[in-house]
Amino acid sequence: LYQVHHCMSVTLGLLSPVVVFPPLCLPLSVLFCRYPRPGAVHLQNPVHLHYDDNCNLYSNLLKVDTCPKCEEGWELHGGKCYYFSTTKSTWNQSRDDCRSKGGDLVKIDSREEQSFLELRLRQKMDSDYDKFWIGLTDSKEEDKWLWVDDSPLNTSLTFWIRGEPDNWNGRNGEVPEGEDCAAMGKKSGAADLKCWFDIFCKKNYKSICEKSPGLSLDC
Ligand SMILES: [Ca+2]
Ligand SMILES: [Ca+2]
Ligand SMILES: [Ca+2]
Repeated sequence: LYQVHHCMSVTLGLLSPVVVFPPLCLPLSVLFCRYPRPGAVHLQNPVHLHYDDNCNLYSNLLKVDTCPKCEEGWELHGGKCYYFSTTKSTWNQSRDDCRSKGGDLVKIDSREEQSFLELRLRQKMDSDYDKFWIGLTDSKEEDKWLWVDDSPLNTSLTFWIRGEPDNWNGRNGEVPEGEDCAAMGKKSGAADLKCWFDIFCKKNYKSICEKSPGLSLDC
């Protein structure tokens, strides 16, 4: 068995029996190689592949252990992959960079996820000014905060610094649109994990990308 990107010369004809893709399972990332390759398992027809309820992949001949795996440079945590950029750019550019890597700016779905990120940023930040973009913006409609998947911010799961978001528009009102993008991080550690703030989207910051892991047979 090989991961598909390691094994392009596969024959789908070999997989003619039913292959089930439960919607909650990750896409099938293993195929059978047509030609002998080191480490590959070669099975006779007919080969049946299916996922069980826990997204374990089975064939009729053996159970295939799979586990989530992140690409190099990404960190696996809580079933997701995270990428902490080392270059600084605007919120929009940072989002484009995450998407070009197959992810998006991070969406924080739980206190546990915020806790993980808050701790990692303490280690990653060069100084307390070295903040990171997250996937939260109110640029479409003022004070209506949306995550990058267009879901509204759950008001019972926010980690704003006290006094934020304040939509500051400059000392003399020179930025009329105000602050519409969210960033986070506190080098010395945030009280009660509260380290989000709104800031001008054109500011250059590092960023946190998130995406789902791939399946690996190398567990
Ligand atoms: Ca998330
Ligand atoms: Ca705003
Ligand atoms: Ca602010």
